[in-house]
Amino acid sequence: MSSLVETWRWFGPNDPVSLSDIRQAGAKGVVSALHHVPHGEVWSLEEIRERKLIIEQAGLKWMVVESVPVHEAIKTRGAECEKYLENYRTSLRNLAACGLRLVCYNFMPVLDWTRTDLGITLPNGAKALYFDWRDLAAFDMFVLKRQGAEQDYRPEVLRQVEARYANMNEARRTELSDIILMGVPTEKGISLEQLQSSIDRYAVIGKEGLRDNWAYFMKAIGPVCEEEGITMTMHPDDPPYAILGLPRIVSHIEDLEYLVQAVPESYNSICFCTGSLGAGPFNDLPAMLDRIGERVEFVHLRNVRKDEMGNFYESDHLDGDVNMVQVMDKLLQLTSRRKSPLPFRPDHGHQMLDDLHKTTNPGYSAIGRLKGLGELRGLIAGLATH
Ligand code: DNO
Repeated sequence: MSSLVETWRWFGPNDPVSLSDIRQAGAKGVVSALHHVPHGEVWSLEEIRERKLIIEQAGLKWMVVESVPVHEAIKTRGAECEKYLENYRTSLRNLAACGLRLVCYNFMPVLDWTRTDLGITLPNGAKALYFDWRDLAAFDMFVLKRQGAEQDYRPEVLRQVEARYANMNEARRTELSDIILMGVPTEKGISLEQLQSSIDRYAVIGKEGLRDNWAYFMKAIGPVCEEEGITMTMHPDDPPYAILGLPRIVSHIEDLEYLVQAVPESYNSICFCTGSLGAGPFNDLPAMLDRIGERVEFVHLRNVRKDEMGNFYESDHLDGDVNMVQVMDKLLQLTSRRKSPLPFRPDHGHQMLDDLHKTTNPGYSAIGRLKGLGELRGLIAGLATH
């Protein structure tokens, strides 16, 4: 019988949330990455050791590496694919040499997670991340001016998109583009031109091609993972549908089943992100865990609330469209059958209280996540003794 282990994401020494804050939050493990290393470059032994030492000196343990980013040349199987695969293998070997064997990554083309607003104010005064189809369509049709973009939106979105764009002032238009083009907040975003040329590239690759490129990546790193005992845990698409015409391969249960069957070896596993998957109205999360739960090695717990148009905001951890009680119950059942602990992190939280006056990484302020963690911890304790 094993257990769920609380972890907390730390973006490194520049994170406004310190390791001492994390200890006070009660998390045992840290989820971290060398965000300053450009995508695709080798993570050196020295740098990994240094990061690990900083974490350990604070009395914590680096439990999950999130993420070792997969370079675009690998996702597109471009000219320098082999070079970047070799770099990736070297980074994995270096991580294993430091005792780090659980690695999270994603295979989303070009952009990591996408929102259209980084701080809508909730009725209680806290701020949350938000995704609105009308804003995405406005960016797509009037800023990016993607050919055929209008075919990708539902009529009710299209009916409102022009007025929506017309009502945005210049500052909001720039902000919206910046938000969409931003990847992980501590890393560099991309330009409009880069996005456009990637969209053209991925149009040729398509979903099947992206799946093939992913399988190629997995096979290429497989021997190193098996030799070194590394587990790769794949983060789902956030949000879980094709956006800006880019293909997606980790959005619903059929995708997840395909992935675990295509590469059945245990180094290929899933990061079960309830907020990402929960934004898809077609996803029934507890039922998903029944089907692929055994292949889950890392969990991100947060919630979302959707409206009829499919727009969503990040809601309180226990109060949203994802039935967190059922999800947690399933996770506890899974851990009771596991040999090793299953790490989870409270994922995003609201910007609230003192954090409203601080500059924080979107979604990653301390107090909101602490609130989420506290609620999840209570849920675990309640279910475990039930
Ligand atoms: C967002 C995060 C993602 C995640 C990566 C994993 O807050 O959950 O950025 O870290 O997609 O590769």
